[in-house]
Formats: sequence, C-alpha cells, structure tokens
Amino acid sequence: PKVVTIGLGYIGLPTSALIANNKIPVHGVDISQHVVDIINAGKIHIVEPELDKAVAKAVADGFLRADTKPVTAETYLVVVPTPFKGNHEPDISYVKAATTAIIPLLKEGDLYIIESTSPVGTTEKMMEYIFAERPELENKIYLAYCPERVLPGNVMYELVNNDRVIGGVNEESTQKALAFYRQFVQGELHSTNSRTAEMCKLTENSSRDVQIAFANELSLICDKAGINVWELIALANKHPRVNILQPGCGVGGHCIAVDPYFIVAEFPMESRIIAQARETNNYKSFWCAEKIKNTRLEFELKNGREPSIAIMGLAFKPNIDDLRESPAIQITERVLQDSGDADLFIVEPNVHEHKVFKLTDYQVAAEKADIVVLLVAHNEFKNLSFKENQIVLDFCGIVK
Ligand code: SAJ
Repeated sequence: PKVVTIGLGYIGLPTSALIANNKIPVHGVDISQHVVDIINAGKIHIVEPELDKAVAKAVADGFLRADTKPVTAETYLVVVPTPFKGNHEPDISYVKAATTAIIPLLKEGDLYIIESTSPVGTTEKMMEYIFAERPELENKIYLAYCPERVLPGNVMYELVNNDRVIGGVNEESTQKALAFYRQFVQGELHSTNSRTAEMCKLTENSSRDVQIAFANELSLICDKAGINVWELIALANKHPRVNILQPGCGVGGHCIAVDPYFIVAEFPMESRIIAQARETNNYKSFWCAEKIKNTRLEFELKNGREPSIAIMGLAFKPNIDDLRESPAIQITERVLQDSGDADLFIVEPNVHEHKVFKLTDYQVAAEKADIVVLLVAHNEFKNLSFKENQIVLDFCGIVK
C-alpha cells in the first residue's frame, strides 16, 4: 500500500475510503478485530450517510484493506481519538501508541501526518520521540499536522470540499503534506507550521463553544427577565454585524465540549473566557435539570399528585442518532434520580432502543405527559401541538 491510516473510526474510515477511491492503495489499521472484519467484508460499523457505498467500493476494487497491524507504506496518517483524562488534561496516549507502531516501519522519504485533535506541540513531541528511537531518520522524513474539520452527518462531502490547514514541522514537510492532500481534496489547502495548525483546530471549536456560551448566558438572563430568548436573538441578529448562535440544553459531542480543555490545560492563566465558556455550557445542563425538578414540585403542590414527564430527545444535537457526550442524557439521568415515582416517558426518534432507558414513541409521550420537556430540536418535534393544561419546558426553541 501507499498509505497506512491508523484508526478506522468516525474520521479514519471515511478518510481511508476517500483516499482508496482515488485509486491510492490504503491499509487501514484498527485495534478492534471486529471492526477490521466488518470493513474487509465491505461493510461499516458507524452511521454516516454515503459511507457504506464508499467503503463497499473501495474494498471491492481492492484499494482498501483493514488489519490490526500496520505495514510498510509511504504515508502514515494518525487518526485516533484524543480524549481527556479525569482532570480535563488531554490524553495523547493513542497518538503515541499509533506512532510507536509506525516507528519500526519508517524509512527515508516517508510522510507522517497527525489528523487527531491534539494539544499544541504534539507533532513536535512525536518527532522527538521518533528521532530518539530512529536517530538516522533525522531530516530524512517529513512530519506534519492536518486537522479534520468535517461535520458528522456530512462527512463524505466535507472531506472533499472543506478547506484544510496543513502545518509541517518544517517547510519541506508542509509541501510534502500539501502534495498528499491535493490528490483527493478539492477545497483550498492552507499552509502553516505544525503548532499553528494544532492551535487552529482547537481555536475553531473553542470559538463555537464561546459563542454558544454567550447564547446560553442570554437564555438564563431572559428566563429571569421574562423575555423570549429566541425572539430576542432573532431580532439582535437583524443587526448587520451581530450573529448570535442558539441556546440549548448544553453542549455535547466529542469535539466542542472537549477541545477547549486542551487549550485551558496548557494555558490556564490566559484562557479565562475559554474556560468560563465550558463552565457556562456545562452549567446550562444542570440549570435545565433544576428547572424540570422545580416544575415537577410546583405541579405536585398544586395538583396533589406527581406529574408524568416526557423527555423529548437524547441525541447531542438535532436530527442525528449520536448519543455520545450528550447533555440531554445527563439531564435525563438527573430527572430519573430526582423524579421518584413520577411517570417518565423518554423519547429519541432516531434510536430504536437504549440499553438503560425504555423509549416511548414521541407522539404518545407528547400527548400523554403533564410536563413536556423539549431537549433537542429534532424535526419530528416541530409539528407537535400541546394541550392548554400541559406544561411545556422548551429548552431548544421549538415552540413558536
Ligand atoms: N449547539 C448549540 N447551539 C448552537 C449550535 C450548536 O447549543 O447554536 C450545540 C449542539 O446542540 C451540540 C454542540 O453544540 O450539542 C456541538 O454541535 P455542533 O454542531 O456545533 O458541532 P459538532 O460537534 O457536530 O462538530 C464540530 C464542528 N466544528 C465547528 O463547527 C467549529 C465540526 O466542523 C468539527 O469537525 C467537529 O466539531 C470536530 O470533529 O471537531
């Protein structure tokens, strides 16, 4: 193969399939034998539109093969997760493990690229690690960082069409990496150094987190002030230079709620706004849970019985089935803890079953519940109508 990709997850697999479908032989590596078997059968283990066709074709044409071990190639792409540890410190152990697996295979002229979201300086750190093991390769191989920026649900399109930021540890590395991506990316390729490229990825997601925090802060203020925050934001956005995002029940997913910590961990004194945004967005989920609790207690006082509650939406954002790092799940868990004997209807139209929660049809839940809690703005919920005596807690701005 020409290319080895390490990590066949949400980004690694689509990237491998795209490269392979450009007739560049790819050897994809994953630690899971199960994942490897599924891919070699031309099938996929994740939900992403168009990915099934791309992988089936790449495997059928013989350009993509999966394995649990890397082999000799010319370009090595590291596309593994970078989670954080308990104290919000980034955990780059998967990047290091992937690099360790590649080190014995490297030879003069090879290109090593990290795509995983990484703290500033990771590419240089891996370079030092590689050269400590293989000093004869110093100045003989190329190393670069190039973050992915694709939106789940639109990955196959964005992988080709998004602009890419490419930062080498030196100019030759940057140029070598540019030439690599030019083979399959149609978006513009922007060159820089590896530290800037690493920081760029963290900056993009922190910027979104900070902007959502602003919207969430407004939602708390408006709740006290008796103002409809959705109307307020729509009106403020009529200003030609104002563009406020939408408040919600918190920020989830594995990127926006994670990446800002990579900056905060390393630059705690300087990153006050970034750290505060994380706190504000986390607090918003807690606030929603408290609001549900208080509404339930008020209902009980007034009616002398426990209300039934419908929790509408579990995914981390609208119209997807991804429940990972979802604030709606955290809120649901708290409601379950708080709500004693109350009837609880839990709804997620994009998922058939859940290992912990018993799921109810969304129309049934919305019809029966005394209190309807709208957590995620799924399309299905937009046409629901509610009865006069139902209490609706709309945390995602669906009710007009
Ligand atoms: N959210 C709000 N209000 C908004 C927009 C989003 O509360 O106005 C919430 C969502 O409900 C969700 C969270 O923010 O819980 C994140 O959703 P998202 O759609 O903003 O982002 P992700 O996590 O799906 O994908 C992001 C994207 N980054 C940016 O838009 C800067 C994507 O381009 C990145 O590739 C991806 O992170 C990643 O992998 O880093």
